[in-house]
Amino acid sequence: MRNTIMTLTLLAASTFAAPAFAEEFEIKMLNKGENGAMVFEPDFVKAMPGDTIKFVPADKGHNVETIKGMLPEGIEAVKTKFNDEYVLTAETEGVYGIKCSPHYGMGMIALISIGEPVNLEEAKAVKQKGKAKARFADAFAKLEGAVEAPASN
Ligand SMILES: [Cu+2]
Repeated sequence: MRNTIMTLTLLAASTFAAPAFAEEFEIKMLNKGENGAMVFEPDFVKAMPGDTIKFVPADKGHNVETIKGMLPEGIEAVKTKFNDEYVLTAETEGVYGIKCSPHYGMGMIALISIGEPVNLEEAKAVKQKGKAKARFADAFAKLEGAVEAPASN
């Protein structure tokens, strides 16, 4: 009896220890979200190497495509099929620009920052079109706010 209780306690401890090392973020693909029609929600995620970012096709008709010029060096472009879930395992530091292929012009974009945003200037220099322009401006402002915020706590 005593052994059984011991084992259960150890199992519980290891289960709860995992999230401290790797966080899992979830981004929903939506026809309508808090910021309007056709969105990734949230559209900005600040993660650390080792974290995972899961793109969930909550609504149909969306996909995940990396944007040219908005990837850290050495990272291969991605373009998923419609309605597929996609998990980005954050290993390489930098910013990742994501769009939904058919709804990019409607502003369906997301910005992921992993660790140090080493390619920030290159990513910001990429010309954006339609509503994607304003939504990227917002996302970059969030990123720069997060980077420059003093760690006073
Ligand atoms: Cu879409």
